[in-house]
Parts: sequence; C-alpha cells; structure tokens
Amino acid sequence: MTHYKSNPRDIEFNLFEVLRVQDLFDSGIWSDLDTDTVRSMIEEVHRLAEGPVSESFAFADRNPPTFDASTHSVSIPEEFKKSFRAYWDAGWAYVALDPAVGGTPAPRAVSWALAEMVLSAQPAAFMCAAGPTSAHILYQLATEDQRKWATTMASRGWGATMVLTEPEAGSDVGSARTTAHPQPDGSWHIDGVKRFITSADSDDLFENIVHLVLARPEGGGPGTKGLSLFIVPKYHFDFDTEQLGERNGAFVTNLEDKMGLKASATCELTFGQHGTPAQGWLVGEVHNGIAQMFDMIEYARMFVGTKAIATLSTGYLNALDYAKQRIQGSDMATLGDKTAPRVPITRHPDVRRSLMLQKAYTEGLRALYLYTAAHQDNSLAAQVSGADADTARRVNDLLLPIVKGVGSERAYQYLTDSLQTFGGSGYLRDYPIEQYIRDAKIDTLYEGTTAIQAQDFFFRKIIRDKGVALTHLSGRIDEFIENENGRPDLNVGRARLKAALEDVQAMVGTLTGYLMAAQDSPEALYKIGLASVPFLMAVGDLLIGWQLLRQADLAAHALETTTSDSDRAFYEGKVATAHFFATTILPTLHTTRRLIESTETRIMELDEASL
Ligand code: ST9
Ligand code: FAD
Repeated sequence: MTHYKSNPRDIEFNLFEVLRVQDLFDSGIWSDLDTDTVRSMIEEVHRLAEGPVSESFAFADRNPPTFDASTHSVSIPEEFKKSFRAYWDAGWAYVALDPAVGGTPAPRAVSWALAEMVLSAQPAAFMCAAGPTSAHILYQLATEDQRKWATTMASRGWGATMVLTEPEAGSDVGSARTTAHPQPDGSWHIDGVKRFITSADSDDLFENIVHLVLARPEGGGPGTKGLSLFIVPKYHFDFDTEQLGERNGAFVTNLEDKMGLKASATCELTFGQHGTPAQGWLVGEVHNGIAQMFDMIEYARMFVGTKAIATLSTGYLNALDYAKQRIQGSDMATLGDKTAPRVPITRHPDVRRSLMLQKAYTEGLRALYLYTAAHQDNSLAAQVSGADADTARRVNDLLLPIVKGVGSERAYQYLTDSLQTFGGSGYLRDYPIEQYIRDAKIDTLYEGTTAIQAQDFFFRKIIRDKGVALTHLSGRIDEFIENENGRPDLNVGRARLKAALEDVQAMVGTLTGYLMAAQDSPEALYKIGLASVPFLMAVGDLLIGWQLLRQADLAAHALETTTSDSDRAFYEGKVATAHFFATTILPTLHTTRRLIESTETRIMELDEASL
C-alpha cells in the first residue's frame, strides 16, 4: 500500500457518462481507439500510480536530489528513478501527442485523466517526463529542418526544460536580461543566468536535455516582445545522424533547497559563462519568442492545475479513509448521555461538513479540468458544448486560469481540511498529508502566480476576448438552469446557480465599469487589481457549482435504473454533494459581488511605511 488513493470510478464517470467521449470513437479521429481500450489504459495507469510510481513519494522527499558544483551535475535517488521509469518506459507520456513525434491518438480528456493519476502519485515523475510534450510543441513551431530535431528528441526520449525565469524576471518575464548573439553559421550564443529551472539536469535519466530558452537578441526591443525562443541542447548532436557530440555551454550552477516538491530538481542554469559558448538555434527562425513559449506555458498551466486537483483528491480520500476508522466521541444527538456508544468521526457534523467540502471541490474541479480538456479537441468540444473550433480555443483559454489559479488555491486550502480530519496525527510524517500540503503550495506560485492568473483572466480572457468565451459558457449554464426536463429534486440547486450566475454577471459589469473609468482616471485600475483574485475565485465557484449540478442531474437519472449498491452510493453522493455546494458555497458569491461593487482604493494611497 502506498500513500496514493485514486478515484478511477469518478474519472470514468466524467469521461463516459458526462463527456461521452465514446460517442466519437466510431468517427476514427483517434484512429481505432475504443471504450475498452480507454478503460484498460485507465486501469493500467491506475495500477502503476498506486504501485511503483508512488512508491518513492516519501523517500524522495526525505532524500532529494543533490548537486555537485564541480561537475555541474544533479544526482537523483535510485528509488525515484525507479518510479519515473515505471511511468516512462510504458510510453504513457506520448498519449494524445502528434503521431509525427511518436504520439498515440487519443482525446486530450483521456490523456489529462491519465496524467491526474501520475500527478498525485509522484508529481515530479510526470514533470521529468516533459520531453515528448515539448517535442510535440517544438514540432509545430519548428522550420522543416528543425522538425527533425523534434522527432529525434522524442524518439531518443530526451528530457526538456522551459527556461524563462531570472533573478530579476519572475512574473515580469519581459525584464529578462539573458542575451543572444548571432553567429556566422546561423546559430546563436546565449549569455545569462536563469533560475528556478525544473529538471535542468536529471542525472542519467536522459542521454540529452533540450532547453527551450527565452533570450533577447542583440538590439532586441524591451519587454516580452523583444524576447526570442532558442533551442539549446545540453549536448550537441549531429542533426542528420543523431550522434551525440561535445558538451554545450549551459551548466547547472545551483540546486534549490525547497519547502516541498523536493523530488523535482529546481536549478540555476547559467549560459555561456564557463569557457564554453552556449550555442542555440532560433525556434522556427522567427523572432516571436513569447508567443511560442506560451504554447508551452498553456500546457504547463493545465498540468499545474491538474496536479493540484489530483493532490486534493488523494488528500481527501486519505482523510475519508481515516475518518471512517477513527472512533472518537459520541453522536451529537445523544448529547448528555455518557453511556452513548463511541462513533467514527464521520458522525460529527463538523467533520462531515469538512469532508463534503473536500469532496465537492475535488470532484467539481476534476469535472472542470476535464471539461477544459474536452475543449482542446474540436470534435469533443462541439459535442460537449456546441462550440465551433474558434469558440473551443477561446473557451480553453478562458478556463486555463481557472484550472490553474482556482485549482491550486482551492487544493491548498482544502488540503488543510484533509489534515484537520486526521487531528494531531495529520501533523505527523506517518501520513502523507503534510507532504501533500508542502508539495501543493508550489502550484499557486509557478507558471504564473494566482495574481497573474486573475489578471490574465479578466484583461485577456474576458475583455480582450470581448466576452465571447464567457458568453458561450454563460449560455450553457443558462440552458442547464432553464432545462424543462431537469430533475425536480435539483430545483433548489438550480435556483442557487441562477442567483450565482447573476452575481458573476454583475461582477463582470462592475469590473468593466472600473476599466472604462480608468480612461479618465487610471487609478480606477487599482480597483480591478484589488478585486481580480476574489473575482477569479467566484467564477471558479460558479463553474464548480454548475459542473456538480450537471453531474447530479445525470446521477439522479442513473439512480432510476441502477441496481448495483456501489453505483447507488456513488450517484447518491453526487446528488448530495451538488446540493450541499449549491446551498452552502454558491450563496457566498453575493457577498463577493457586493464587496467588488464597493471596492475602495484607500489602501493604495497608504504610505509604505504604514504597511
Ligand atoms: C514555470 C515552470 O514556472 C514550472 C513547472 C515546469 C514543469 C516542467 C516543464 C518542463 C518543460 C516542458 C514544457 C512543455 C509543457 C509540458 C507540461 C507537462 C510537464 N496565453 O499581456 P502581455 C503572450 S515556467 C497566450 O503584453 P507582458 C502573447 O503572445 C515560468 N499567450 O504581457 C502576448 O502578446 P499579444 C512561468 C499569452 O506584460 C505576449 O505574451 N512563468 C498569454 O509583456 C505579451 O502579453 C510565467 O508563467 C496567455 N494567457 O508580460 C510568467 N499572456 O498580447 C507569469 C500573454 O500580442 N507572468 N501571452 O498576444 C505572466 O504570465 C505575465 O502576465 C506576462 C506579462 C509575462 C505575460
Ligand atoms: P515575483 O514575480 O517576484 O512575485 C512576488 C509576488 O508579487 C507574488 O505574490 C506575485 O503574485 C506578486 N506580483 C508580482 N508581479 C505582480 C503583478 N504585476 N500584479 C500583482 N501581483 C504581482 N521558471 C522557469 O522559467 N522554468 C521552470 O522550470 C520553473 N520551475 C520552477 C519550479 C519551482 C519549484 C519554482 C519555485 C519556480 C519555478 N519557476 C520556473 C519560476 C516561477 O515561474 C516563478 O517563481 C514565478 O513565475 C513567480 O516569479 P517570482 O518567483 O520572481 O515572484
């Protein structure tokens, strides 16, 4: 038994009963994929995740990678390598990628569902396995010649990094100082220091690593638009024969000592400052670095949100298991009776409230990341929400900051509830929850902090999108609310959802009003800055409530025919959770609406000395 507890039943419910991916299998878009194959894929990854992949989880936390400054190399414990290889050798990192880089055709909803299990079992193993996805993205961005590099990278199973951050350039990527200098042979020499680079060295896991680096070409303009994207391999290689050559001049110069996610090597990576030039090649031979890098960032934001949600899921299931077994106190309704039998703590209303919150956020957020993934495939998007290709792309873009920003914040918040369920035992290293909390904190930070997600959500995904994606989703929520065939037992839930939708629409109106006011008085933008995170979280709650109620509606129908006890329990849980969320969380959006309407900028006028 390892730490990881998965929920394949809920994953299958989402894929086959909610999204109904199988309805598209006959169309041949994913080759000859069928329902049985997908079920067996889930079963196999589930077996790996609960087995060898998760085995090194605590060990690698207590025995993290080490760094040898004299050789610029990182050593990784063998136990972790074993977990990584159990996942890697089976080829799961290639699901849903372009066949040109060895990918197996499948809906993105399936590949993210498989990813969820690995991301909660041993997240660092998934992160190490980013090479094939990077090759897939590189293939799409590359020139004809460079495409061969992407296929080499994928077929030889090389590692990959994304290299943006510098000491003075974190959220503000445009402040990057790393430079690129053109060479007569068409290549570039990169010069600078990047920090916090994940898997910049990976011991002997890969024979080569491809760094995808943002740097400013000589004479390049300021900000993000002056950055270009370069391929910088750890070892040079012959582009035709694939033969590995000399060491390139990108060296790891430090390894960070972190709060959590310790199995993942977070490195300082220095280019061109150790006597060997760091030779790179311009991706696609075009100076369009930030847009190209965002193709990776979008994947990575999806993975970060899914990782957080996956961790909350295993945290909740561990807490639930413990709560069912822990006997403490008597039932509240027997108040005063000293002889009343002791009960499992699941009988205590406060524990039950906490468990239901964990369950609601876990299952609501799972539904949301899979709904988002469904919009990464045009055919599935059309089936699931009636979106055409353009709308599907916009909806995916709109939902990414919710999956990443809301997923990570809620996971961290409710993992503390998972720990609380264990009482004092939760504080011990005997149980995995304290590590889950440490490991999940990073998810609110990297790939754009929550503040950055919230601004991206309002300014880019709503205003710049002219509300197209938001209107599309509001339309789907409205349809659900007004559906005449809706289950009467969900009427209260629908009414709460309707009110929450109105609250969110009012918030959008208020924030848009602040934006218009900023044309005359730029300080009005502070109001958006002050309100943007609460707004992001409120929209997250609206969407979670909607997804839970949609699921409850399907579950209520399924209850009419189901004969199995386990299915009955599963579906009844769905109906109760949706009702609980709709009646306890959705009404709080009204307060957020009022707070956003009354946003003041007084704290922005306060002198720093008074902070
Ligand atoms: C990191 C990695 O934290 C952590 C984990 C790594 C895990 C291992 C990864 C291994 C590598 C493999 C990668 C493959 C993925 C695999 C996943 C599986 C593991 N959408 O608004 P403007 C673009 S990495 C699309 O003016 P500023 C757009 O081109 C570090 N594009 O911004 C736009 O131009 P236009 C992560 C977007 O004021 C241009 O940017 N660091 C979007 O110049 C300029 O936009 C961060 O995430 C978007 N949402 O710059 C930085 N937004 O407007 C966070 C912008 O003409 N900071 N573009 O279209 C930000 O995001 C800032 O807001 C900023 C601001 C940098 C964009
Ligand atoms: P800062 O940008 O200094 O932010 C500090 C605080 O100020 C945050 O609360 C932030 O929300 C807030 N803030 C900053 N600007 C604004 C603003 N405009 N509006 C509102 N609030 C703002 N980077 C890579 O390139 N590749 C990697 O592989 C990688 N992996 C990482 C792995 C780990 C474990 C860690 C810790 C980081 C990693 N990063 C990586 C870097 C990561 O993406 C950055 O840490 C992140 O983007 C935040 O930048 P920063 O740490 O400089 O914080």
